[in-house]
Amino acid sequence: MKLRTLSMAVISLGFTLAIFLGTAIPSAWAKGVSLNYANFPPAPTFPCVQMERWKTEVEKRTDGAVSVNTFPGGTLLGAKDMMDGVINGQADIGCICMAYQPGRFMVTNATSLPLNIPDAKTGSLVLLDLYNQYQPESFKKVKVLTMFVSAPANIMSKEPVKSLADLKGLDLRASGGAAQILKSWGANQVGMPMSATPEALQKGVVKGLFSSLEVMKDLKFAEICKNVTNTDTVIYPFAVIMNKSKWDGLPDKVKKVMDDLSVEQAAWTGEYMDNHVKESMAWSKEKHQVKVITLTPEQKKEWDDKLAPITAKWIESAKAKNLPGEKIVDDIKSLIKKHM
Ligand code: 3IO
Repeated sequence: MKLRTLSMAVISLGFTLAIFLGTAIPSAWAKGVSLNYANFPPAPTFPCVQMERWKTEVEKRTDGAVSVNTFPGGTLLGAKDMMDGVINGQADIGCICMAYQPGRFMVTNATSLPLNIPDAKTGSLVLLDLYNQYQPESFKKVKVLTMFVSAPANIMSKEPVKSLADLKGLDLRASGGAAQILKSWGANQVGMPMSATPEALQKGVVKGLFSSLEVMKDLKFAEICKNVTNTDTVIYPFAVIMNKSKWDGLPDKVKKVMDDLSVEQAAWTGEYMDNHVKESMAWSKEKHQVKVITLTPEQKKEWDDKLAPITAKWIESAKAKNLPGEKIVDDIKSLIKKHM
C-alpha cells in the first residue's frame, strides 16, 4: 500500500514537472520579438550597410525569433532626434553620430581629437573599448549595442584646395571634432548632419565637406566635388543604441546574441569602411575624373601644427566637467597602439 502511494506520488510529480517544464521552458526562441531600427542617412551609406548586416546576423543567430525592421534615410528618426527618440521609445534601436551633439558625448567624442587614429577598423575597436572602460553617464539611459567610426576625414571640394590659403574662409561642412579641425585651418566651418549635406552642396550653401571619402560614391558627391585633399585627420564616432526597457524585456538568450555581436560588429563595420573608401576613390577617379591633392611633408607639418592646441583645450574643458581629460587622451593613445 505504502509503495503504491509512493509510486503514485512519483508519477504525479513527474506529470506536474512535465507540464511545468512544457510551459515554463518552451523551445528556446518561442517568443517572437520585433524591433524597429532607425537610421538617419540614406540606405547606401555605411551606417545603413552595417545596420542591414546586424539585422541579418541577429535574425540568423536567433533562428528568426527576432525580426528587425530597418528604417534608413531618417524615415523613423532624424540625425538630431535619434538619441532622445530611442530613449523615448519612438524607435527601439537607433544609430547616432556623436559629432552632431558634441557636448553630450564628451568622453567618446574624445576619439575625434587629432590623435592619429589610422583607420576605421582600429578606431572602431578603440572607441568600443573606451566606452566599455568609462561607461559614460551620457549612455546610461540606453543599452549600447555596438560602436564604430568613419575612416579618417579628408577635404572634398568643388575647387581644388592646395594650401591653407585656398582653405581660408572656404564654406565647408563638418560636425563635432572634425569641425574644430576645419576652424583651426581657417576654413569657414558649417555644421550640419551628413543627411543634410547633399542638398547644401547642390544649392551651393557649402563648397565642399570634410568627412570620410566613401561618401564620394555612396552619396554621389564625386559628381559635384571634383577635388580631394588628403589630410587623413580625424574620425567621426558612432553608436548603436537600444531603448532600455525594450532591452530589459528581451530573453537572456537574445541578449547574449546581441552582446556577443558587439565587438564583432564594430570590427566588421570598420573593415567594411576601410575597404569601401578605396572602392569609392577608384570609382570617383575613373567615373568623375576626381583629382587627389597630396600635401607635401612641409605642408603636412604646417597643417598638423595648427591642430596642436585642440587636444590641450579639450583636456581643460573635460576637467571643467569633472572628467579625467588627460587620462582619457592617454587611454585613447594606448588603445590605438593596442589595436593597430
Ligand atoms: C557619415 C555619416 C552618414 C553617412 C555616411 C557617413 N560617412 C561619414 C560620416 C561621418 C559623419 O557623420 C559626418 O557627418 O561626416
